[in-house]
Amino acid sequence: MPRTTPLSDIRNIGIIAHVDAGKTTTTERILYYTGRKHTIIDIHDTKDLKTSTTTDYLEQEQKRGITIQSAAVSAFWRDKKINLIDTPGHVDFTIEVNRSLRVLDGAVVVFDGVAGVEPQSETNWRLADNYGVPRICYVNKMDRSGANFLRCVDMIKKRLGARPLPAQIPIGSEENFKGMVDLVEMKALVWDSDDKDAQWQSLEVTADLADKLHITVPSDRKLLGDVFKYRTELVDTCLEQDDEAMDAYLTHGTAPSAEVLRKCLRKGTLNSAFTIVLCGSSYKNKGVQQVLDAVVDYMPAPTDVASIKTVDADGEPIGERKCSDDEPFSALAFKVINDAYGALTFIRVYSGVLTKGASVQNSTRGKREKIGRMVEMFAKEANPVEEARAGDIIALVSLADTETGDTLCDAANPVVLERMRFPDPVISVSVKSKLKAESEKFGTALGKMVRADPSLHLETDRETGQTILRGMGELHLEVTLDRMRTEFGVEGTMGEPQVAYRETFTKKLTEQYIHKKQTGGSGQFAEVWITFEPLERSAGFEFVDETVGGSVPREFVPSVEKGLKIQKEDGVLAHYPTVDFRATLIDGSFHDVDSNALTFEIAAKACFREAIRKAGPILLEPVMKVETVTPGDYLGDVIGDINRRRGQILDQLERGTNIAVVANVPLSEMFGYIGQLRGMTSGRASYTMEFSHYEPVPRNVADEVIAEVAKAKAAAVS
Ligand SMILES: Nc1nc2c(ncn2[C@@H]2O[C@H](COP(=O)(O)OP(=O)(O)OP(=O)(O)O)[C@@H](O)[C@H]2O)c(=O)[nH]1
Ligand SMILES: [Mg+2]
Repeated sequence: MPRTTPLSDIRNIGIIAHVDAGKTTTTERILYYTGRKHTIIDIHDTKDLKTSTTTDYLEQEQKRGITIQSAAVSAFWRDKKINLIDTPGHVDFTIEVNRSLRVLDGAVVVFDGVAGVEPQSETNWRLADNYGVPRICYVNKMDRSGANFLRCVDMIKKRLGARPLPAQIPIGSEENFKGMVDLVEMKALVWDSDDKDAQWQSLEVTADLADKLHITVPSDRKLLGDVFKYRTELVDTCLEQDDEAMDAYLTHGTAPSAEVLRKCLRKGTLNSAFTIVLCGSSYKNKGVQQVLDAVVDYMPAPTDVASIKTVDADGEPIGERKCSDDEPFSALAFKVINDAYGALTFIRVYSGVLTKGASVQNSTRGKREKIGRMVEMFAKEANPVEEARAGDIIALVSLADTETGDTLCDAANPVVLERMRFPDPVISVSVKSKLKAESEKFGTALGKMVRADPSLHLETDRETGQTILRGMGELHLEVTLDRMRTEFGVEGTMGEPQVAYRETFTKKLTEQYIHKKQTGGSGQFAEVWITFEPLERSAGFEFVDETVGGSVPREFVPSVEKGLKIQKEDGVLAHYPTVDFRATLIDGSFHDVDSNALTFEIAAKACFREAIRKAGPILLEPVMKVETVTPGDYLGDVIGDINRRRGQILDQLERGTNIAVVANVPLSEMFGYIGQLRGMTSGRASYTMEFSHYEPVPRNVADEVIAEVAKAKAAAVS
């Protein structure tokens, strides 16, 4: 089957933003205006579960009015195929943004016109930086009271360190928001109603535009009065991208045509020289078609972005794969969803063609996968397809061994594509089945949830036998359990949320351990010499083998590593995992008969236990970056309270009429914060937080934590 949509006519884009900026609302309009659906559903109409938006179809999303998982849809606009992923803005579900950005070519960043750049806009912006994803900005909610386009543009510059370039300016604001001036065409686009089917008029931009359109608010009039200034800024910035046009302009005064400007805007967007800023009100149906135009005009096709890097076993780049049907097949699995019926593995095809029935290599795991059913997803709806080509995003049904982040490829031309990095979950709870009889079913369902979400971790407390689930935040954990109810029909209960502490070495030392046992006939023997040394924060665990001359036989070296890996999970202070250290196996000895894999594993475990006791172990705690937005009247109280929580104030920022206090606060001090904050500010302040880094726990606090853990374990065991 030949290709139906040329690669240059595809746009794989994501919509990213802080929670509530209007991503899903915008997505609904996009689907409506492209003719993919015939109605628009609004977020606040879904709470009774009678209806839902296309992309927020989970019961948990409908009830809470927030997006929890990213959903893919596609639509055509001006003959271009737009594959769109609507992502969540809540920090607890940041993994969904992370993995979407990994496989997308471009992103529309949505801002709330009142709040401007909020913490998750910033986090998602940095993620997009990491993945080198070109962006356009869309200042939404221009109809809301307090909306301010210029303030938002200024925040994009200051908070994100970007170079915003308005390609539109708003006409009016708040209840008088009427449309926008398109600075490329120099046309005023004016809507006469909020109706979803209302058309806009296209008017000439003249000096008396504000009067003609009855714009009375002084700041709105001033903005319109400056329209020629913004046009000049746009033209000048565009010309930086095109020497010829710049020449023509400077020598002959020939103003560039709209077509030349668009070409420059596309080029500058693709090489991130600047970021175009648009405005609108998705809810009031103004400006969405213009966002679609901008996606077509300025967002990259799969062939416009750099080729995907291929890596070696250590993750170091070794080559690249061009986005083309003619290259051997390669794809990245970026998401696995499980429901009661089986697994769906989402892949982005980077090169080549995949056909139904093919057998491909999972090069990450060294396994073969047989490709059965292939589907193109439209939110929850699966539409069968026969093949997938470079640039496509599709889902494969019932793969056996493929996990998020794995590469699938042509077995004759194996490559591994750059992996994804996942955030570290810092909150843990004990979970169990509500009904004892359903424990097994509960365990299976939990396993599937964890498999689908790399920002969840499952562990068993070795002393108490409890199942411990770690996640990004309380909401994340709650939602996970609730989804097990709706998706697998099992109910669970959850303990009190706990902080996921860590332990680490503070000294470098070398430890010897001899494991020796003589029981009757055969004995046990292994000797290891291991150097342990602290590494920088979040380095994790490294194992190095420096033995020479077979002092530890090659086949037993992995057993040493395995022993360390098991033992490090059970720290000496309070049984938390030990992190951020390197263990180097430097020497050892063995016995021809009495040594085996198990004896080396045992020796390594004991060696670790001995070493860490002598290595000045300390407890580490997760520190959160907290941003509290409060009216100025309560600023003193808010700051005082943060200080009492061992917080460190980093910054105070103007946020419209409010002040945003940015601070680092240990997670352990943040439980119950929302209640306290509401009480203190009569419910007028709000906050968001996200994991920042691990830091040593002060001695007195550490002693308390250690004592408490010991007490809790004793109680759980008895
Ligand atoms: N006034 C106004 N409200 C809007 C606009 N766009 C969205 N909203 C409202 O803002 C709320 C959040 O909208 P969503 O579309 O769910 O926001 P989101 O960015 O998808 O949020 P998450 O997915 O949870 O991060 C809803 O109540 C919308 O009706 C707008 O242009 N103007
Ligand atoms: Mg949403």
